[in-house]
Amino acid sequence: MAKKPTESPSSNKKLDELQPDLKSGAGQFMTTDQGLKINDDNNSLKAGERGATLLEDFILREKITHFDHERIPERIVHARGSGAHGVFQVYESMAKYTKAGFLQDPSVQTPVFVRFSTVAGFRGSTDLARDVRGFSVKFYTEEGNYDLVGNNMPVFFIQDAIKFPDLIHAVKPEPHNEIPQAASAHDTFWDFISLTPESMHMIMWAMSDRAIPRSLRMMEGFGIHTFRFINAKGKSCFVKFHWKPLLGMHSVAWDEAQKISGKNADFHRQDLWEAIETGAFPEWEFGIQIVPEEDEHKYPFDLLDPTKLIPEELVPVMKIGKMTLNRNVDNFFAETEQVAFHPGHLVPGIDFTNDPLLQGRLFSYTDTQLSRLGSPNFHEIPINRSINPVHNNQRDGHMRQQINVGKSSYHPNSVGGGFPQQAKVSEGGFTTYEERIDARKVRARSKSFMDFFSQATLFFNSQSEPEQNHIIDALRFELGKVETVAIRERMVGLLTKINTTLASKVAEGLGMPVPKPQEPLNQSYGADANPADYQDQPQKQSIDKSPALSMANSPKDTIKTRQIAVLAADGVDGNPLKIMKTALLAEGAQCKLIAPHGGFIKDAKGEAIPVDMSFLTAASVIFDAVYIPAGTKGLLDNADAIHFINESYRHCKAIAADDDTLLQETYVAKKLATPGVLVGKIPKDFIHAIAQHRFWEREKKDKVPA
Ligand code: HDE
Repeated sequence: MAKKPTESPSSNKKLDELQPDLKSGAGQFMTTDQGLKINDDNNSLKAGERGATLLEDFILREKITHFDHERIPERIVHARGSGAHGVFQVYESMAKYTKAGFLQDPSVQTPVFVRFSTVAGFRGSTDLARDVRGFSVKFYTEEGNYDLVGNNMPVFFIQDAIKFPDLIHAVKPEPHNEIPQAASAHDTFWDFISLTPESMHMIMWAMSDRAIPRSLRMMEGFGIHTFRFINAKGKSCFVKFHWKPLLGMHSVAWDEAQKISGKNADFHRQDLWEAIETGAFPEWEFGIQIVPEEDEHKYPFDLLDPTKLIPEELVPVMKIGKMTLNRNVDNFFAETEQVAFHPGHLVPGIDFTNDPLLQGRLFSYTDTQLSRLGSPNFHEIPINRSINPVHNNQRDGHMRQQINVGKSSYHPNSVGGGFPQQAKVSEGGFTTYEERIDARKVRARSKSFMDFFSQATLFFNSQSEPEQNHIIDALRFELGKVETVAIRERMVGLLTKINTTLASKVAEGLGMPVPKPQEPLNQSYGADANPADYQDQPQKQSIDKSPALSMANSPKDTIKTRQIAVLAADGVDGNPLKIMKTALLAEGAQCKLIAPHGGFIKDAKGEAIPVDMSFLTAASVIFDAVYIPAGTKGLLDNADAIHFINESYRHCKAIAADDDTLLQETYVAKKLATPGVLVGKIPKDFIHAIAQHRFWEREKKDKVPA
């Protein structure tokens, strides 16, 4: 149900600005779009009770016409998304680096709107696709909107914007039959990738667990490109942007992801919605990596190359502020669907670099909004409006909302007193950083971009053993779905350049001979270019491993918002159940009681306990851990309960039971001494186990029938 404005858990300048646009029909008469009160919304106007319907029925026509036009084109990429409102606050003034107003005063809360998304799937596709996640933040600053339109991975597939349509055509469903939906596991994607060695670093990320997050609230965000900060003195430095989730970074297993897609395709969307509704507001710290101008060429990679990251061990991430999402949208279409992000929405103190991917993006986003939202007035849609008043000489166009008064709509003018007037820098006027450019016009790529594998290797080598296994399994899965043998061979050939064990294990899974290390078939150059200029040029990285790249090193000290399944039936022992539940709730977790049927069950003393879900509507894959209180005789011959426990074990989750009666019926009976399996232990041990998220070491040893 849409929230009434008065029920808002929070208020900020943007939410206040949206207030006049919120509409509720509560207590009101129904009207036409022209305000005419409607007397009968159930019957069309007919010639006699049995028809025919009359063309004159303007009420019917208005209603159906509006309905016919309810859909707008979905985003060409990032179509599937979920959004929320929140606030951002800087910890201390960043004046040393930037004059951006919203990064100066720790007492100022800047309203934000955030949209998370998958990239490849259509608007109605599953949340749990193996994919990159979009992480777009619109800061409604006093100096205008600043959009940080990032992803949950710090690098990208390609180095030049001109390849983006090719990349997206390759990953989207194949054009002849529109199969498969929201999946990169098909020929055209891997065909393109296997001919584009610059994508190898990003492929490592996309095949890693980062591509299947447990929650949108448990993933990092990155601006990817190197940007510039400029301070009040006009001094510039390079900057990379990071978002670090306070709940840590966690993922699901691939088998689990696929099953969640069937059990609850809205898993991430619902998780975000419910966390905010229940007041467990998602939080991220905002981090920056600063590189002084004079260090531009200090690294074994080019800062302008979006397929490279700056290891945190070389340039630490300075945490400079916090973002909290504290309010769900009132209307998905009006807000999440109509929000329009653009990396070119800037404020003074922040500027671009010449990263050729970023430069192309700066064209694309306004262009795409024109076809998606249908008019150059998309900035007037409430969610897109700046809280700083907008005045200029742009006029008219479809769906213009503003009524510009006065005679002048041009500059310079005298009839309007010369207004709106330009602002000096001292008055907040934006000026572009005056970077010196002294160059020939060329269609080419810098030689400094030609290291295709070093950081892919760095990423793979920095992963824990289970994470490496997941990458291997992901590649076996994806390439296993590729039908063209030559594509698989090219891909495994490229993997040999990253890590030979990786390549040979993937080859083994595909039943292919292990190829000898091969030179990549790079085709990313013009017809008259010299191929030698586009060959791989490995650069020695300053480190062999970057612990910051492994999710295994993510903080594991909280069970806040974790979903715990409690399996029970009539006759359950109510006492330990109560103690465990109280302890879990006190730590911020959520418990759901799952029983053979809905309604209520009776505990051993005959007291009624409400059931949250039946085994029919629940599934182990939508929970983080499972607890089995004593008194489970009623579940001993329940196949769903046994499957639930086996599957939880297979997905490496914490399992706690007051006694092992029910466990004896499951695969776990053989595994009672395994880490994360707790029988008769106090809640404290279970809480610690849930905080570990997963016991991945189980994976390779077990053949769980689930
Ligand atoms: Fe985007 N991208 N992109 N992209 N992108 C869009 O704009 C584009 C790229 C990203 O929640 C589109 O409004 C080009 C990198 C996010 O509404 C479009 C290139 C990164 C979102 C577009 C890139 C992103 C988009 C489609 C290569 C991470 C969702 C709908 C040069 C830094 C925004 C829209 C939202 C959306 C173009 C590459 C992030 C077509 C041409 C790299 C998070 O304009």
